[in-house]
Amino acid sequence: MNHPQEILLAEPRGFCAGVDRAIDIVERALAKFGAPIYVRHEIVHNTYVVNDLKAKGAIFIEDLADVPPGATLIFSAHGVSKAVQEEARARGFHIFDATCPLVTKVHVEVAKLAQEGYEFIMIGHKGHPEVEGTLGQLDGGIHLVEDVADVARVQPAQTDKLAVVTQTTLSVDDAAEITAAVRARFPKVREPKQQDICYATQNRQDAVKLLSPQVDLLIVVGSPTSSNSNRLRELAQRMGTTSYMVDSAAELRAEWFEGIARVGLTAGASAPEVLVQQVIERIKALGAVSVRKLSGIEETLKFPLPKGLKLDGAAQAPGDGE
Ligand code: 0CG
Ligand code: SF4
Repeated sequence: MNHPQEILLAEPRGFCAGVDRAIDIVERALAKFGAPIYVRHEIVHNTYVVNDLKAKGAIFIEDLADVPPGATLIFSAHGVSKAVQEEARARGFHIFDATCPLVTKVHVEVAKLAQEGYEFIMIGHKGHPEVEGTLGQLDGGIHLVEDVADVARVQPAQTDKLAVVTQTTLSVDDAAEITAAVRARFPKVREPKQQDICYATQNRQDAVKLLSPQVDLLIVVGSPTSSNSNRLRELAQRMGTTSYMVDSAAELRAEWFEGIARVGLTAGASAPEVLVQQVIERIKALGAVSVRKLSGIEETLKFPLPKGLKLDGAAQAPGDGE
């Protein structure tokens, strides 16, 4: 057999509550205030989502100096440092914060423990905007470690009040290993009651763990900049399943499917379902005859929108609380 027979769909996959909310914030700001709406950094790390919002009048910038006075500015789902928050306020923009509430939770924890005199070890990927935002909650005192080797090198000023925090989209297994190394070196370290890795990251990785052994190939829909999407591809690969990440169906290559019977398919938390459906169509065109959805955790979490972005009266979407 030289073409795929069956597609197995991971569950859950794709959009999480924080991504849903962030995109909704941009769309509602466009509807309410009109274009252009400025967004600091890609609202979520997905090419399709960003291009779609650009077409609707969003302008994505990295530097606040590129935003004209009086403009409406939205912070991306990944969060921002205190310095960015303060600069935006000082420049007088009309600000909406699309930071995922689960990222804000980490920021709040850092601020609270810092008040109590804690220093931090943060597990995360250097240069990622969420990491920059979390590091930037304090003027100093957060030490970034990317791997176990970094844990051996880190030099906190004291070890009595040391707490560990993490990026929300890490490999659950890597984070556990690095946290264990932190604990071994600093036995008094304080760990979060509930891990900082978010439910969406955990659930999508769990689904890949279930799916990988059942397929010959795993396709992950996600953009190269998306941390959580990259982790899904990496996880399958570590489990011995060949895996590719694609930004769109156009990136699929026919030769990947030669001699493959079962293809697994999942999507990162920032990848829209429309892309998954396009990937399914393309794999069907290569010969797949059936699609089977695996069972998995049903996600029902929904985050409220910021005040000032509820649409008025009849235009209000069903389910809007306020
Ligand atoms: O996974 P990361 O943090 O890179 O972000 P992405 O935009 O891909 O997904 C969720 C969020 C925020
Ligand atoms: Fe929030 Fe997690 Fe989604 Fe990031 S991946 S936006 S932390 S729910």
